[in-house]
Amino acid sequence: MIKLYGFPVSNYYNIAKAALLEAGVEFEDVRTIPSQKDDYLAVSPMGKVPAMEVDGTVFTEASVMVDYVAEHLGGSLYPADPLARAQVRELMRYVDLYIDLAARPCFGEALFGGTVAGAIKEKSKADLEQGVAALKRRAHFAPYIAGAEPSYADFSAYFSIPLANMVAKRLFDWDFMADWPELTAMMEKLGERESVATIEASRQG
Ligand SMILES: N[C@@H](CCC(=O)N[C@@H](CS)C(=O)NCC(=O)O)C(=O)O
Repeated sequence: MIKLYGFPVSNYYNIAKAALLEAGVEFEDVRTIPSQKDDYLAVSPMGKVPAMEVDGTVFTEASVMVDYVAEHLGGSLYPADPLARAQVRELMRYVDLYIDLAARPCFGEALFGGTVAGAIKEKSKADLEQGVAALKRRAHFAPYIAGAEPSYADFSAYFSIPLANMVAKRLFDWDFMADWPELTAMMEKLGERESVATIEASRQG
């Protein structure tokens, strides 16, 4: 039996969930918020979501879950060609490291009404500018981010980039998605997939 721990606001949880839905496997959705309490740290040592449990074994990190699903559960959205696959993984890493992690230190202020120090905001802005520019250099958008076929990199972009853009809009007066029609077109296309529609419905509910 597979369990997925997380909650619908989490981009990483949604990426892992999309991989499971694409594979068409049954899983139990265990509604969980991040926590530093001992009982959850036993499940997820960093206290983060998502976590995945397969037959009693738990592991974390959304990209590890995506790989597990692709390799063992079917419905892989990785290309068969090793180099094309490396390019998809590279794009996923760029979204995680240089867009999501660049913006994340500012989530407290942009999304949750807190306050973030000016120096942190300055660093986030510079990092995000570099990350967006880097992703633009690597992305193909033909129409999907890695080329003609949808891949897990589209799911990373779909769920993570809008949160970073919200930070950019609210804190830096910079709507980088507005100047990125290829990304918007890809997201519209991805939104037609049943997996994404299911996740969108659960985000509303
Ligand atoms: N690298 C992790 C990142 C997971 C992550 O940052 N999750 C967020 C929710 S989207 C979280 O649990 N944050 C709470 C915390 O950092 O304590 C992954 O790929 O799963």
